[in-house]
Amino acid sequence: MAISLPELPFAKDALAPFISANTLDFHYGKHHKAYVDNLNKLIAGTDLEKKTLEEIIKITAQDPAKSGIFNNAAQVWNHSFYWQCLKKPGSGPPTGKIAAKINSVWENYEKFVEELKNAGVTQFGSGWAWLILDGDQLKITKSANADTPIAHGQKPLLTIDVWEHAYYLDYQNRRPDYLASVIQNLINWDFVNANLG
Ligand code: MN3
Repeated sequence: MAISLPELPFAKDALAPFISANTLDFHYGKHHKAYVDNLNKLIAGTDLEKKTLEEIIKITAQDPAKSGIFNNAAQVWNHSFYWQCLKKPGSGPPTGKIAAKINSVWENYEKFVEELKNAGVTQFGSGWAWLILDGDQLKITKSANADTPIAHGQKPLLTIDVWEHAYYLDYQNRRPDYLASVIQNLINWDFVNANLG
């Protein structure tokens, strides 16, 4: 049972001009696909071949000898999740259950946006900005490289990829502009609410 590359939940040009079709050609068509292909090569013929993606991540997370498998598996999961977090038109103030939760933790939506953006801007090098549930607690976090909340027993609600490959073609080195643009225009709050359960 090989791990497969999920379909993008939108057309390649659907997020333009905020994320271009050119970026998605490389980011989804090359980077995400490479993580899937690498993972399948690394688990071929091993016990992990019969496991789900989530199981592979949890089994390999604490094993330095399996870091190659963990990195590719977590990147497959993180990217599949990230695509679902994006939608156009999206964003605006959050709706549904998540809106009340955000307002109970952060004074208002603007404060929430500031902290989420700051998490992405201050992640040194490659990584991810997240909105998660840690137990009952709603938190904004960041992770380095492939690391993912599901390896730490946390529940991801929303992520933004801050690897350079996520934004360099559209924003060059301007990571803060990419983060501001995604947060302002592309957040799929329906997906975030569905994750909240
Ligand atoms: Mn990426």
